[in-house]
Amino acid sequence: MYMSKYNPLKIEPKWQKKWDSQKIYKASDKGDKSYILVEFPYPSGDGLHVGHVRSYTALDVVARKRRMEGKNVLYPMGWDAFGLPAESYAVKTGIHPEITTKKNIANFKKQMKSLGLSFDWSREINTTDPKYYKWTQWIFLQFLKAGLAYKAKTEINWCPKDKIGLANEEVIDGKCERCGTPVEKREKEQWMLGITKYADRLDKDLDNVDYPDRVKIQQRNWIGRSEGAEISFKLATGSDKEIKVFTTRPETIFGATFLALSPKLAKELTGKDFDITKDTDRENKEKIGKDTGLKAINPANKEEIPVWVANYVSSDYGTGAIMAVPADDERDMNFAKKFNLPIVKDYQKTGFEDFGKKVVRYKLRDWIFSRQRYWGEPIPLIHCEKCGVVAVPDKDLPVKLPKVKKYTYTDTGESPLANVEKWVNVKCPKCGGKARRETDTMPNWAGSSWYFYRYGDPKNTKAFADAKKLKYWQPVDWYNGGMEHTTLHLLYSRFWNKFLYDQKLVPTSEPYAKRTSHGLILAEDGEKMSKSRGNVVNPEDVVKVHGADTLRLYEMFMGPFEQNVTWSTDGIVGPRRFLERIFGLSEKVYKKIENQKINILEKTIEKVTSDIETMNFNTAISQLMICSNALEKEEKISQENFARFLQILAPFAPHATEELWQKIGMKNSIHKSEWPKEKEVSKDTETNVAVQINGKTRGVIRVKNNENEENVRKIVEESTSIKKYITGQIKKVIYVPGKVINFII
Ligand code: ANZ
Ligand code: ZN
Repeated sequence: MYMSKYNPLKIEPKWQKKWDSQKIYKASDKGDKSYILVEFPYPSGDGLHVGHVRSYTALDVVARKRRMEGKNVLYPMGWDAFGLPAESYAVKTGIHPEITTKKNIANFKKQMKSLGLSFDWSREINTTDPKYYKWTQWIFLQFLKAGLAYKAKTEINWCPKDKIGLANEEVIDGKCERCGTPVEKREKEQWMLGITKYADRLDKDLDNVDYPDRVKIQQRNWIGRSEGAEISFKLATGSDKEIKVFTTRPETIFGATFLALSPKLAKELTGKDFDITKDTDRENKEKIGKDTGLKAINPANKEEIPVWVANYVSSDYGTGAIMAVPADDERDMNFAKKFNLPIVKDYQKTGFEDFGKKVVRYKLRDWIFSRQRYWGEPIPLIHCEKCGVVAVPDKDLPVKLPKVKKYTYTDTGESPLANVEKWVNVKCPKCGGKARRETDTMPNWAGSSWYFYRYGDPKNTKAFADAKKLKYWQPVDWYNGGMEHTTLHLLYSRFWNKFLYDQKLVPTSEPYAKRTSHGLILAEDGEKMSKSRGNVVNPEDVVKVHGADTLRLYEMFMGPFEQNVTWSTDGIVGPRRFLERIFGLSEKVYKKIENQKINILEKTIEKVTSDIETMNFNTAISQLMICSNALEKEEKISQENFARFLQILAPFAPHATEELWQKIGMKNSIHKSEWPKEKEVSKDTETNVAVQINGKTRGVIRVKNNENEENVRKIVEESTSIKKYITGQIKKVIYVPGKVINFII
């Protein structure tokens, strides 16, 4: 099928071994740094996905270019290895998640290595390693000390199938993100993290980072900053109680014809359970409500208005109460119509200023931080009968996961850890009295909220990372990851960073200077790749047939990096042939030629250099292809020029270029060489001139620079394709040198 001169299956493992032993991708802790990061994966049993390859190769291209530009590059990899699949597997098989995880990591690592990614493996981390999660636990305790970790009985999203509490972010269209079961509301005591305290800064500081607009917009919508007013409505019914409403439209107050309360607030206010529904939601289509019997005074016009309880008022936004303006709000209108409440259309629109006070509200809720799970970091707390909640002392960290017999939650919905009596029963670190360990574990977003610090100092046993090293490496210069993490991981880790920054434990107020995001790779049938559809492409299979360089080139060539693209098995042959032709070119390379100038090569160097920065990998590669076509037309290529061509191709196809680099007699590794600069291209000696007849363009001719009018005119009159338009006497000729010649007839 392929030419024999290029044999990736032989040269790729050879170079991988050599690079490994020469440690050419190892980062030091000094020099001009560049920290390039991709989201570390959950090592699932399915192995690497072609989508992983897209993200890792793209940033590998950037990392390789940066190294060649002389930077001290950190491009690390690790494992975000706590998570549900390993635990579900343990429930089914009894095999400890640690064992499954180890096996999966080995497979992932082998696959990554076969792609020639330039990770610094000496800094590999694993969130399930007790030496790592010791620091996840330690950071949790800093939150606790600062009053930002607290226990609360909250109405949580509860998945009845997984028997697990879910954060809002984990509920998609009312269903559990993991299993698709409709989510219920449930009251449960949970550990919470006070992310809402940072809502304003998480919103505002997006101004200071280089993120794509779509990421900023999505985060801002999620944080949901809203400026409005809080207005008090006194109750008419004798008492001196009042109801506070939150409104973004205080100017509509004269049109407010009733108040609507969330069921929770109505109960607090009246002591009565109106029992309309637990699932309040602002978008509830079917409006449900009841009259509380209370009356309030509209402070604007002093009118007495009814107070209702309604299913479209949520208890956890604003004040949990609204002033309803049916004339101007559709939801209020529907509710008013259904329950025959007054609707006033022409109301006074001025003079509303004095009634409220300005407030800012956020939709963001505090983060539910406990799970009733086995395979997660134990929350390092102890409950003492006398002292209450006591932090596990630093010297006793990490609190390691004990072995369990069963991985399922207990009958009361507690974590499987609650069954391990020997582990649970401890002495209180404060008073020595009887105490019990907390049995909740952390959500899988914990370990990934700070992992980017650890790469800078992965083996530290005294701190989560040394302050000097943090100062040197932070912030991450360029972070690529999935859009689906915008309101989860990306927001959570920004929050942890801001907290640690306030604690003076990290040096920058934002963790990532620049964020980019890749599109998905869809299967050949245009659908999402999934096991059940049987349309998954395994990168390992592609590497085994075509080689890693071909796969890398193909994935970078498929389409614009930020967009979704469709896999095409036929498409893989193109990049493969391209590499073969480069091998063919190497036979025309001569050492002796000096100062050979090939304009297209200089243009290509310039374009590839800038296209990599803007992630236009596909256009960089097509330019490289155009250039190689042109090189094929040259009889001889100088060693210098061919070497420079190889250098700009090296980030995409590291193995093939290294092989040819050596073959044409260059020293050291191509990946340690200096990124080439384009030389000034020699000026064209000819130029295009448009030909017009009576102002209408009829063609274009090539003429020498500075050609005189008479000769230009002659060329036109001799051109068979244009002269046919000159159908009469030429009255006048207007020539703008080097641009256009116009014949008036
Ligand atoms: C009067 C009004 C008149 C309103 C009008 C809107 C339009 P955003 O922008 O999303 O912050 N609201 C306030 N708290 C609510 C709650 N807990 N549940 C449901 N709805 C609530 O939305 C603010 C507006 O949503 C507020 O302004 C309030 O209705 C409603 F022509 O007050 B408005
Ligand atoms: Zn105690």
